Formats: sequence, C-alpha cells, structure tokens
Amino acid sequence: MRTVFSEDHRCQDGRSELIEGQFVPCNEMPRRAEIVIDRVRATKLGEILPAQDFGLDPILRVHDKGLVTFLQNAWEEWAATGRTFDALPHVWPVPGLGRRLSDSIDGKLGYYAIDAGTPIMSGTWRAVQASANVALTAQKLVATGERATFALCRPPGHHAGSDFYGGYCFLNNAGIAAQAFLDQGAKRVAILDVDYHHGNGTQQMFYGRADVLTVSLHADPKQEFPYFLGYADEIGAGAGEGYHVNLPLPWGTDWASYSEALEVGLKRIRQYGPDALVISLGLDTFEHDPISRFKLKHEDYSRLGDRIAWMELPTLFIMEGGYAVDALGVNTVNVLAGFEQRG
Ligand code: FKS
Ligand code: ZN
Repeated sequence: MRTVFSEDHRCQDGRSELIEGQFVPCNEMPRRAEIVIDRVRATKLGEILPAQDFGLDPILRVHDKGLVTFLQNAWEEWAATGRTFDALPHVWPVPGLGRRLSDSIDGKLGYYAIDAGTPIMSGTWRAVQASANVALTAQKLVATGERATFALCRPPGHHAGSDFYGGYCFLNNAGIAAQAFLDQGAKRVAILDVDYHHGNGTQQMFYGRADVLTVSLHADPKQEFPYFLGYADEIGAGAGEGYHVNLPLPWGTDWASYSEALEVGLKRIRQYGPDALVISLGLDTFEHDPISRFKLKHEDYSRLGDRIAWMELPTLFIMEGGYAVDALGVNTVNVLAGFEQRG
C-alpha cells in the first residue's frame, strides 16, 4: 500500500492544551507522524509519495468560507495584538448567548472553536492545508484505480465541521476526501470512523445527506469528549435520515465487544453499497492510550485491517488520533498490513 505524507505537518507544534483544569503539553504532537512514517519505512509497507496541491476548491465543497478565511488569518490577527504564545479561545457562544461574529480575534476564536485544546500558531494554516492535500492526493490514487492508500494526515480532521474546528482538528480531511470522490463521479461514499472519539465534525457535515453514509464507533459521549454529539439515536435528518450510524461503547471496551459493534457497522456499509470507503483511522482505542479508555491490543489492529479488507471496496485510510506515541507506528501499520494480507 502506498502512503502519502508531507513534512509540513511539523508546522503544527502546539505548546499546551487545556485538560481537566490544567494546561498540559499537547498530546497531538509532531512526533506522532514521525513515528508512523518510520514504521511505514521499516516494514516496507510501500512507496511514500509527497502531497500535491489542490488549492481551496475541494476544501470549500464541505467547509464554510468563513471558517477557512479565519484559519488562514487567525495567527496574524492574534499576533497583531502583541501576543507571542499560541492562540486559544476562552469564551463560547452557548445557546442563549447568541452567536455573532465579533471583529475581535478572541471573539472569532470562540465563535469557530469547540474547545481549548486546539492551539493556533504561525505554521498552523500551512500544516492544515498540507494535511488536506495529503488526503486529496491519496484520494485521487484510489479514485483512479488503486485498491487502497494511506493518507498520513496530521493534524487530524474528524472533529472539524463545516463551520467549526477543535479537538486537535481544523479541516475535516475525511469529509473533504469523501466529497472529492463524489465530485469525481462516485454515487455513494461510506465513511467508517474507528477513532476512540466521536467524529462530530463528520456527522455534522453529512447529517442531511444520503450520498455519504457515516458510521462511527466511539466512546460513549455520556462519558467522553465531544460530549454533545455521538448518541445512538442520532440517525441523520431529512434526506439523510438513516444514513448516519453512531455506535457508542463504554469505557473498558475490548476487542470482543468492539468487534461486535464493528460487524454492525460493516454490515450497514455493505447494505449501502458504496463506490468507495473512507476510514477515519484513529489508534487511540489502544489499551495504553494516555487520554482514552478502551482496551484494544497490538494484534487487534491487524484484525481490524482484515475486517475492513473483507468489504472489498476501494479504500482510503485517513490518519486521525492516537496518543500512545511509542506504539502508534506499530498499531497503525498493523491495520494497514492486516488489510493488505487479505489483499
Ligand atoms: C480528555 C479531553 C479530550 C480532546 C480530545 C481530542 C481527540 C482528538 C482525536 C482526533 F482524531 F481528532 F485527533 N480533549 N479528557 O483523537 O479524536
Ligand atoms: Zn480520538
């Protein structure tokens, strides 16, 4: 399997995020991608390709212009106030408070951000655009006949919606790629999100549409971030009713119960009959992940890859989360190699 990768991911290198009332070093760090690309090389998974530039058009197919312009200019507006540290919001437009777009950078940050865990710095836009281009480059390979490719995206994307960012995500790489498949002639695309956290951005983006089936396995939002979305009774709306599936699972979930939910998700995808499958590949379901509470083991990732290969669909793997950094290369490539073994 070929991997698409850009060194520009390093331009996103946040100092700290807010967790449990404290500022701690960012879990979403450059070393994550380095360890994965090292493992791709060491295991000779396949060729590594650079990203091509697709410009803003494919991004604007799923994201509002306002969010994109904000992300492009946020650092400059922040730095213009004399601040030299990373930009984070400190106020949010909860229902009842209104949601007006302020001229102030602090108002804008609160308007577009969903959390205080997603710092913006001078290189953020460069890394974010490169990440989308990695996804689009890999998407094009699959659209033109490759059985599967791996988009080693960083920063991740599944928490970013049409007009919001957060949860370490700025643009929704999986959503952008799914839309690109459709724009290139696919009739139906399925997104399977196996990250530990609910893909609230992906859900929001496609909630009213039947041409993208979104299926997410994740920690129950009753217990976990992003808390406000990801419940089982959210099934899509209007034309999209029945085209979204949430499979929330409790803390402590191991492969035995994870794989049962996975079969439910895969069955629904098979019934949908998509032309392409996009995997939001998060590895934070690992037993030793520092911010998560599922119990998957190294070998379970090979099984996961094998089950995905059984679908026999053109498949695009998009990197999302995973914070047990030392194990991240092994776990990620286990999925991809498990997939390849099935051929
Ligand atoms: C823990 C607080 C959690 C934010 C967690 C973000 C997770 C991001 C991710 C992605 F794939 F997007 F990277 N704060 N108590 O792993 O879903
Ligand atoms: Zn996650």
